[in-house]
Amino acid sequence: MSKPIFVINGPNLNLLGAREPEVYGAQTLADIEALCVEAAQALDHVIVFVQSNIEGELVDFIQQAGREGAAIVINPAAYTHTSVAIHDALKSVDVPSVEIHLSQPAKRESFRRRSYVAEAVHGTISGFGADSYVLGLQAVSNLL
Ligand code: CA2
Repeated sequence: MSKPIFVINGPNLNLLGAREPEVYGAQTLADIEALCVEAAQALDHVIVFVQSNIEGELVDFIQQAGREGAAIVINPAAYTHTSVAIHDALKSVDVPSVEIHLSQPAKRESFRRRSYVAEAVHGTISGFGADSYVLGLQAVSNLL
């Protein structure tokens, strides 16, 4: 059995579907997980899908993915714009990683234009709603 792709979600993404659908879409995080399971199956991969509101737990998931996973697809949410710890964790693992966003941060408030994560991942996909996750899985699958 091949190693799973870790799909890691940051703070407040557990609220998807309940608030701000005009920005983040109407799908819940459970809907997006189901979409990812299906997309991964089509690519002949399995996934581990996780979410946390706690920065250190996200670091733990990245380290776990480095030990037990094949690759990482990460939506670090607000920590994208603040977290040296997540940057360092992504740099510390030997598996490929892709940063994804539902929205297009470059089109939003100026504080979202800086990503501390972008410098630590292979590439970034943003602005395609839930499809950003599917495109992220396709991108890391191509890197494997
Ligand atoms: O577009 C994305 O995926 C973001 O990573 C989402 C983050 C935001 O801070 C990033 O700049 C871009 C915010 C996630 C918050 O999710 C919510 C969902 C429903 C209601 C409120 C927040």
